[in-house]
Formats: sequence, structure tokens, C-alpha cells
Amino acid sequence: MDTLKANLELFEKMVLIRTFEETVQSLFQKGAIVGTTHLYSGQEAVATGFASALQPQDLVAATYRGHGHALATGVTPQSLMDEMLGRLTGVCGGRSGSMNVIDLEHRLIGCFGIIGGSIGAATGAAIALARRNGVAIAYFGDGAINQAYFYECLNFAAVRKLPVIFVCENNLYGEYTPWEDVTAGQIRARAEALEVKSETIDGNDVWAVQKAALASFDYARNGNGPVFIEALTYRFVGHSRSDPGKYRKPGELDAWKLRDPLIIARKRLVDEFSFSPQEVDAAEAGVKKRMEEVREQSLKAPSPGLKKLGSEFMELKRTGGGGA
Ligand SMILES: Cc1ncc(C[n+]2csc(CCOP(=O)(O)OP(=O)(O)O)c2C)c(N)n1
Ligand SMILES: [Mg+2]
Repeated sequence: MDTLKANLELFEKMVLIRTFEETVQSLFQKGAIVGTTHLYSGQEAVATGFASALQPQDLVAATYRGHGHALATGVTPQSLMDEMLGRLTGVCGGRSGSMNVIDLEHRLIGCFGIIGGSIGAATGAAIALARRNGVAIAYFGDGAINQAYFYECLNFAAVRKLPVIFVCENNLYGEYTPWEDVTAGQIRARAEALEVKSETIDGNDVWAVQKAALASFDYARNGNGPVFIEALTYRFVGHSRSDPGKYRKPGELDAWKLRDPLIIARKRLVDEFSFSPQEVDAAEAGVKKRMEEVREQSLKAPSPGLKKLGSEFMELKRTGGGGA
């Protein structure tokens, strides 16, 4: 694919993720989506940049803030939106909710509600991938690095030279707590102590992320062992469904909004990649129109059928299976 087109596609992918999240938010507020949601708005460049370096044999593990990772990896917007609405046509048949999406067809081995679950899954997958020229990528937050298994997995991957890319998305908060209140020293120091190749990058510039991603995949795929990336970014919305974000420092959100990944990408497309503002606008409008169609189709999609779910539940109770 020519580079100019590929650059525009990075922007389109980020618009897709942002618009998807705005749609989820509005459907949630209307009561059409139940449970909870953790939106990725503001962090789009991280998943988009890393996904642009994936090869077909690679595998991805993400978090409960995983809609963006899923879309970037290749899960279709329709199947994901259907899933959000609990429909039969959803990527997991309407049973995963927002937090636990999995799509093996599109390399997504899971989105994990347990903090750091992605780290264990990707490290395990890398044992197999090492024999298939593949790389596993684990996305997780700044809060996950204080979980014990982060150290176990990083150490194991380093000792066994496993092809894992550990991507810590430092969005400054774990729920409502600033990362530095619960974390001693610098985040990257953990990787440095284990002599794991590491880098801190601007997680809001999709081309900076892509550059780091290409180098990381190359390094890991060639048998050199894991890579640890700290991507500096910020979420523009609350931690989850009803968080008004009162813990943010004054002016912090506004300052980060000036560094919105979509604004940065738009500027670079025009200034460096010779797109006209009208071409960028048209690309954005095209994605938004597509998402509107997705939303309409999802609202008409069939529900799994409560009767069937009910009888399965009774069967599990009868046989004592399923932990119901
Ligand atoms: C093992 C575990 N402990 C606690 C929680 C509750 N919890 C949900 S999200 C969260 C904060 C995680 O912050 P971070 O890793 O920075 O990710 P972010 O939400 O910022 O993307 C916590 C503590 C959990 N889901 N799993
Ligand atoms: Mg965080």
C-alpha cells in the first residue's frame, strides 16, 4: 500500500475508535448498553500505532479499556457494536459485554477485566509464537505494573528471550489515583533493572508510536527477547461509566486536549504528508457516516434469546458446572 494512503488510514482508524467510543457513551447513557464501560478516548494513537506493525501470525492481549485495541487489531466495528448491545451477532455472541471481548479470528486473544491479565496471556502466547516467528503484545495501564505477575512475566520473558512487547499505557491515573502516588521511581526503571530493552514514547503521536512499534516488533521477532514501552498518554473521559474525573489537576485536561491524537495527526497529514484540510475532513466524515450506519444496524440486531440462555443456566445448575 502506498505510504500516503497508509498515513491517512492511521487517522481514519483513530477517528473510528473515537466515534465508536462516543457512540458507546451515548447508548450507555440511554440505557441501551448495560453493565459498565471504560472508554479509550484520548489514547487512540497507542493501539493504532502498534496495530499498524502487526503481522498475521501475531497475537494481541488487551484490557477492559479494550474497544480501541480490538478495533485497531481488526475486529469489525459492526461485530463489536453488536457485542456492546448484547446482540447475537456480536463478536462473542452478545455475552462478553464491554470488558471481556475476544476475537481469535482477528488475533485478539482477550481483553481482561483483571488488571494485568493481558500480561500473563501475552507472555504465555509468546511461548508458542516463538516457534512461529510471531510476536505477542500486551497492553496494560500504569496501575498494572505494581501487580506481582508483571515482574514474574517480565522476568520470565527476559530469561527465555520470548517475543513479547509489553506496552504500558501511562495515562497518569489508575482509576482515581495519580500513578506517582502508588509507584516508586520511574515506570521504565523496572524494565531497565531486568536489562529489558525499553523506551518511553509520546503515546499521542501515532507516527511516534508506529516508529517504536516497528522497531520493537523487529527486535522481538528476531529472537532478541521482550521489549518494554511506556507510552505517555491521557484519557479524556472518566475512568468508567459514572466518573466525573474530579481528581484531575486544574487545567490538566485542557492541556492534554491540545495534544489530542486526532489534532496532532490532522496537523501532520496537512503539514508533512501533503493532504488538504478538505481531504482530511472528507475522510473523517466518511468514518462518522459509517459508524452511524453501524449504530443503526446494531440496534436492529437480534438478541441472544433469554429463553435459551435460561435453559443453559438451569442445565449448568443441574450438573453442578459453570460456577453459577
Ligand atoms: C487485580 C485487580 N485489582 C483491582 C481491580 C480494580 N481496578 C479496575 S481498573 C483499576 C485501575 C487500573 O489502572 P491502570 O492500570 O492505570 O489502567 P487504566 O484504567 O488507567 O487504563 C483497578 C484498580 C481489578 N480490575 N483487577
Ligand atoms: Mg492508568
